[in-house]
Amino acid sequence: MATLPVPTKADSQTLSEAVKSADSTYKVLYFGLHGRGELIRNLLAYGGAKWEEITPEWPAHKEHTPFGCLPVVYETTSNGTILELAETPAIERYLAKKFNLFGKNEYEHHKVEEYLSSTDSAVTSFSIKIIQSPPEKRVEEANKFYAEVLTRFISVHEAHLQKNGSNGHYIGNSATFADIKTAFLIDRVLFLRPKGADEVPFSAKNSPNLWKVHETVNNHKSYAEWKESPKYQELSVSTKAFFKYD
Ligand SMILES: N[C@@H](CCC(=O)N[C@@H](CS)C(=O)NCC(=O)O)C(=O)O
Repeated sequence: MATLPVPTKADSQTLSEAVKSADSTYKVLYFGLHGRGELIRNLLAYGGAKWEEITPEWPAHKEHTPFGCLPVVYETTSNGTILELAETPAIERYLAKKFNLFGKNEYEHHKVEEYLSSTDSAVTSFSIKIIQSPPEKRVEEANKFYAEVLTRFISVHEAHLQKNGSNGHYIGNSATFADIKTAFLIDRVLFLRPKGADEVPFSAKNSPNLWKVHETVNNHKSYAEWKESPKYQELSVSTKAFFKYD
């Protein structure tokens, strides 16, 4: 079994100093799918970080991870300290903070959290009701999800985005994790639309402000490069195969 990076043992003061490192490199230990690794990789790409993938040997590596599950991210800071980061939402928030994607103050931070949480409910509902449904039930579930969950999501988020100036951002005039998570939701729903289901209600015409957020994130240089990369395409193919999508 290939050995995994060994986290540096040090007191929390030393480790919290190491966390301030701006030019860390990363290793992502996750299966060859988008899955729970997708937003983590998207954040790394958005932040312009360098990372490598470690292919898990499963279940051999299981006992060597903090919670017996993946993803796990290893950060090597500029002074060589290795930090082990586990649990998807915690890793995502850690990276978003590192890349200054939580607004400019505590109030903005809270607003980012509100929209993240709202988007997360839609992502969870999509995963449970559609991706994890047997293929023969997916069309019906998808149509229900579009009509019920997404209609409400679009109405609430469109109103907020319009109030914020229809500028492609949730908070003020800068990118935050809320923008990136919404772009991820839109991608996931479009990418995993079951054949034969209704049109996905996200579009330039039907949800112009959400579409603008999606475009603004997707036009970010290092993010766009990641999405065009062979690795991203490979993960897309294996994700569809894993979930038995045609
Ligand atoms: N609470 C964890 C759940 C992670 C999880 O369930 N990971 C799955 C893959 S998506 C896993 O490791 N499955 C293999 C196993 O549990 O042995 C998180 O949010 O990261």
